[in-house]
Amino acid sequence: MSNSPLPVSPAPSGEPVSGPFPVVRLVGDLARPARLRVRDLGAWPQHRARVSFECATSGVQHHRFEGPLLHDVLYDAGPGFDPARRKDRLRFLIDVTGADGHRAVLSWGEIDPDFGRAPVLLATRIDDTPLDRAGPQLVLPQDRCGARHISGITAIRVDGHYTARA
Ligand SMILES: Nc1nc2c(c(=O)[nH]1)N[C@H]1C(S)=C(S)[C@@H](COP(=O)(O)O)O[C@H]1N2
Ligand SMILES: [Mo]
Repeated sequence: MSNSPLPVSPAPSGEPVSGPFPVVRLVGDLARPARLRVRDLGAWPQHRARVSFECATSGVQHHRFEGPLLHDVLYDAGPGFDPARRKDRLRFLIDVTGADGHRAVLSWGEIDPDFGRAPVLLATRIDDTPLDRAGPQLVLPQDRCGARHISGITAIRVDGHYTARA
C-alpha cells in the first residue's frame, strides 16, 4: 500500500473512459493512512459472499459480492493498538461513510478474528458488475437488514481516541 498518487488504470470494458475513479480514504488512528481505489483492493486475498437482506422499503434482495475482508485492509493500515494485547483493540470504532453521507459504525471487536469474526467485505464487484466507478460497498453477510451495506464508500475512519464518558 502507498500514499503516493495512484497510476491511471484502464477502464473495464464497456465502461466510459472518462470520469474519475473514486477513492476511499482510510483515516484516523492509523500508522499508514491511505487512499485506495477499487482496483487497489485486489492486492488483498479475495473473498466471496452470497447475501440476502431485507430493505424496509424495497423488500428482500439477493446479491453475490466479491472483495477483500475489511479487517485485512484496515489491519495493514496500522491501527493504533498493540496487536499483542487483545484487550487493547476493543475500544476502536470503524466509521464508514458513503458518497451520499449514509454512515454506519462498526466496532473493531466485531470484525476481529479473535472476537466477533464477522466476515465483512469491502466489495469490489456486485453480481457480475465491477464497482470501479461506483466505489466499494460494505457487505455484512450476517445482517438481516440491508441498511449497513453502504454503497459508494468514500471514507473509513478508525477511531480509538474518542472521548469515553462514564
Ligand atoms: N450509500 C448508501 N448506501 C446504502 C444506503 C444509502 O442510503 N446510501 N441504503 C442502505 C439500505 S437501507 C439498503 S436496504 C441497502 C440496499 O439498498 P438498495 O435498495 O438501494 O440496493 O443499501 C444500503 N446502503
Ligand atoms: Mo433499506
